[in-house]
Amino acid sequence: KIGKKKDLAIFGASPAFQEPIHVGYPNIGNKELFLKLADKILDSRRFTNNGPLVQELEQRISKYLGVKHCIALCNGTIALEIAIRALELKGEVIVPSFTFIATAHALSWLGLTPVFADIDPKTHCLDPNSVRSMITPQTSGILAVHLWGRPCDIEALQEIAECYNLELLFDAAHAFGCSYRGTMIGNFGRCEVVSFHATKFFNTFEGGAILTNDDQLADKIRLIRNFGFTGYDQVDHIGTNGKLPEISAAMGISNLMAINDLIRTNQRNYNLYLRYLEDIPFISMIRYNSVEHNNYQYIVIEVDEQSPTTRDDIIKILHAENILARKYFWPGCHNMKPYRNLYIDANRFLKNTNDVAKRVIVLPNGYHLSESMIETICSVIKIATSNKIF
Ligand code: T4K
Repeated sequence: KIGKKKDLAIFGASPAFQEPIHVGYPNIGNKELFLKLADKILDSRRFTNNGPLVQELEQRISKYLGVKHCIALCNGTIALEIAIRALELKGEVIVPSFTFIATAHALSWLGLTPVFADIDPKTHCLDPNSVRSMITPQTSGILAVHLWGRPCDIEALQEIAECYNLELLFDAAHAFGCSYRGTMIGNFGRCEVVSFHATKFFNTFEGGAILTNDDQLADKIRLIRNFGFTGYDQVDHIGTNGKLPEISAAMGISNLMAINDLIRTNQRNYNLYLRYLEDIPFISMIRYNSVEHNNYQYIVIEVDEQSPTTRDDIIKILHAENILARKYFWPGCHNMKPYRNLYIDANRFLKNTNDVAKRVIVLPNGYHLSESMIETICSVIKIATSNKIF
């Protein structure tokens, strides 16, 4: 039990957990089914190149999300690159800086300039007013991120895109299984990109997909995914290798069969965190709109500026206990080396990004957590913030 400052590992007590507790501990949905499918893959010698399990996974995901096309890909970053390429974006694309670096990298990798717009400090998603102020004659699109699975202000972004004739697409890496006004994410903009990385609540080891209701765009993406091949000896488009292997599709199908359980577990943990963190001063937890579908994967807390212990010191205290909380997405893409010189006045243009990035801690979630583990994690946070620790 951790009840006092002297109980903390950072002051010499033994850590609360013997083994590290991770933020992105992978889910395994239906293990039995996965092993059965793995066996089938080995026996059939069909390992990749749009095999039957990839096709089955795509169909199941399309049905689950109510979207016409799901094109499975080898990871979320390549999926972003292929979407950007398929939409023929050029010049500048507006993105949040408060996101995983892959959102910005996907643009830079293709020779485009990511232009960082600010976020709304309440939602952590792009602020439409900031987006509007960043538009120049070189802007060709908006790549918005549904951060933590909470949808952006899709309607406002759509309006801006239409008004300025820009393409709108979404990095929905966090938002598989979430909805906006009752419609599942995957159905908005020209297309939406999801990640099925091991650390996502729904994983295919590595993987991702582009979701779209646009038939022509879907055809083009399928071409690009497989080197532009239209026949054995015919190539009609410049392409790359974005294919998902069969073993990953097997994992995806096994996880999809268990998706409601995975979400239920996340939600149970989320509610427990809410309960145990509720009365802790200086700490607030982000909320999900209970009217919508959510995957409840991200347990995100914000540390108030007035807290006697800084966010970074709370992280140190948690790590000493083997609770490997993360500072996602500090310090913001604009402060990472490749992008630093793009910004001359970040304090003015990205004030909310800078403020939020200083406040956020992401806590562990997943099926491996019990109520008593969550209680312990929260009790460490309670002591850490209760008085001046250092
Ligand atoms: N857009 C957004 C908004 C994203 O968040 C991401 C990915 C992407 C695009 C790109 O999608 P992908 O190309 O990745 O499909 C992790 C993930 O690698 C990354 O997928 C994810 N976002 C990002 C938020 O987190 P790292 O470098 O922080 O991961 P790492 O290795 O530190 O793992 C996190 C924790 O999970 C560790 O404590 C260890 C634990 N873990 C991890 C793996 C891989 C496990 O327990 N088992 C595992 O197999 O980036």
